Amino acid sequence: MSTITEPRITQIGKELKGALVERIDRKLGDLTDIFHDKGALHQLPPDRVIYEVASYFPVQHDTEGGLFYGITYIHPGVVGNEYFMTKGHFHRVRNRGEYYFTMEGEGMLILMDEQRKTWAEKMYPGSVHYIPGHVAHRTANTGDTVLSFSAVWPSDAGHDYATISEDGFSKILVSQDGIPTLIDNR
Ligand code: M6P
Ligand code: ZN
Repeated sequence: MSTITEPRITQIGKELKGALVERIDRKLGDLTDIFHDKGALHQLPPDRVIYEVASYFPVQHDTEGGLFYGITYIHPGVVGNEYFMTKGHFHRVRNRGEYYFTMEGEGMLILMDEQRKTWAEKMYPGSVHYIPGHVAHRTANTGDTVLSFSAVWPSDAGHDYATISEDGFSKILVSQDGIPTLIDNR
């Protein structure tokens, strides 16, 4: 028997291919708690896809020592003046970190520590982002084209969405005269 095999997944450009790749999409109707302008939100169709994620989970969730890989594709657009963005999460196991690598488009990685201090890093093709443990993370598409980035995170990190769903980030990213700006979330 040959000991040389094909890889289990491949990435051609920004497309992840392989039988074990799992895909989900997040529609506006799944994201009603994250956008602040509820009036603008209800003007848009709830089945509008805001972002898609293709992931490879080579080990069981919660396995210590494993790594997961995923690509997120955020469509361009706004709800009111707030850019289309991901739900955002802390890791359930708080000290777990993550890497992001931008492939195409323009965006912002919004970060918040456990003291609720919020800041952001610009994302553009080639940008590499290290997200330390204990830091919540969300990505927003600030451009006119799809924002695609890959991510690597520990298989036992988990996602804590509830904390963000309840309290949000302390700042929101809005377009002010076309410029992405972080303003207080009140
Ligand atoms: C990246 C990773 C994933 C995450 C995805 C979408 O690919 O961080 O773990 O699921 O972005 O982000 P969210 O889960 O916050 O919607
Ligand atoms: Zn994460």
